[in-house]
Amino acid sequence: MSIITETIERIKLSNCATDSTFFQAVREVLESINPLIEADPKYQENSIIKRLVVPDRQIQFKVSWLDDKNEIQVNNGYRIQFNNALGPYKGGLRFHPSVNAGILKFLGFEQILKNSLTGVAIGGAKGGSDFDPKGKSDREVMKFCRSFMEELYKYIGATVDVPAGDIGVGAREIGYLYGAYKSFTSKSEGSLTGKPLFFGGSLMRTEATGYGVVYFASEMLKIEKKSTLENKICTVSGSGNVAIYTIEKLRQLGAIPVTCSDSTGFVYDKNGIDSELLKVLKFQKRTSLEEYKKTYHHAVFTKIEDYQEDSHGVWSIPCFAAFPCATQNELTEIDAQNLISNGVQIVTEGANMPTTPEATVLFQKEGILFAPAKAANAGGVAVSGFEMSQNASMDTWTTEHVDSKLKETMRQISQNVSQTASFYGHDKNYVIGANIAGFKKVADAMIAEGI
Ligand code: NDP
Ligand code: 2IT
Repeated sequence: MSIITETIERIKLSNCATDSTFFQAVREVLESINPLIEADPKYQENSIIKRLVVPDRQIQFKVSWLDDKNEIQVNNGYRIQFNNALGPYKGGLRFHPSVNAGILKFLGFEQILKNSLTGVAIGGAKGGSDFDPKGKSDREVMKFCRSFMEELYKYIGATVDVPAGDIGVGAREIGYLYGAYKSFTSKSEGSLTGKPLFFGGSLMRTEATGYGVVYFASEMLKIEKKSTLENKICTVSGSGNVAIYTIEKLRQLGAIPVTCSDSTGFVYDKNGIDSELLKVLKFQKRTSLEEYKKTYHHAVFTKIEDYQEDSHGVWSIPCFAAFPCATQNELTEIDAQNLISNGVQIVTEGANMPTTPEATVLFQKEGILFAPAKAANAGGVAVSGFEMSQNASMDTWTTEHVDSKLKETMRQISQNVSQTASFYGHDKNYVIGANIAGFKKVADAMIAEGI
């Protein structure tokens, strides 16, 4: 591809893409909170909805860096500071070629309500870049992170805005970003979470999102008086941070997670996916899942190009519980139909907005338990909040302490969401419960602080 075509394609992706995911997220929330808006006129009197859907600040910047051949590379950098009514802006950074302002607005908007549900005093934000860490050397990733932070450091800080990881941003990237923050500001403070332990990172932050997802599913099954996950076949998509620790916790609880996926295809292992092998393949070797078969010859790897039309491989496998943990809109209506006809009982979103609106409606119509991301994957940002507490008090909590607080947080969120849904006349509708409960707290704070 010529540099001109490549540049045009990149500009199209980062500037001309519609904000469709943002509209999708906003629409779902606004349609859900109607019972609350009708019950209490104060939200309309204070124009809360109009105020909530516009980010406080949208920062976009150029990131120039030198690759290993000493050639100049340029990417777009973003930070969308959406709402700080409940505390400092908080939310991850995503490094992926598909990143544009629209996707980050959807993620930032969702983050406001998710963070509200955690009970920790944090607002909502998201950021990232169209930089692709895939195929880059450690040194290139380090140079990119330094250039990215050379601009971002001006807008963040322990009490202002505290970024963390998301797709393409894990321990390595956070380490480099934190090192760069320190060198630009001379400040050692909790300006990022998910830090390596020696920089004040929290034990259990790495595991928190995935473990929290499984704790949430277990609580939901308990509330709805269904059987536990023990001995149940589960399907998981993705093979990154969230998917790996979802699989690990499922296995600890005696469930059998039989799938995982990446951008090249999916693995089916009837004996249960080996999460330790995934850590080696994805965190150390950074390679395709196809390599899983080199260790487990009985496992089946299906390439993405061999998926049946309109069907995302993983969801064709029969299961009791499904955990979409890769990316937005990865579980479509046809996937939902497949899952339902194969007897799925519960769908728990590990990724942000992985289920399309049509698929969500179908699950709800068929009475399948459906746990929306902003409730089910809130464990990651909750433990980020615990990391901020530890940094502020220069304290270190034990694994047991963080894990028991995480478990309790997920229990409280599930109770809050379920009770809110029932209170507003939508028993078992966790989408409505999560949106109303999350919205109400932020909206009340916005009214209290005035304009
Ligand atoms: P990772 O980068 O660790 O893993 C992402 C996984 O999803 C990889 O397996 C990747 O495949 C796959 N993937 C990403 N984009 C695509 C795509 N467009 N098509 C197909 N596969 C894709 O990210 P995380 O595990 O951290 O994040 C996964 C999801 O969870 C995201 O929606 C994120 O927003 C959400 N989330 C993350 C939290 C966290 O703490 N990290 C907290 C809450 C939510 P490949 O390996 O081939 O790139
Ligand atoms: O989507 C998310 O909640 C995250 N990527 C984690 C955010 C955080 O600040 O820990």
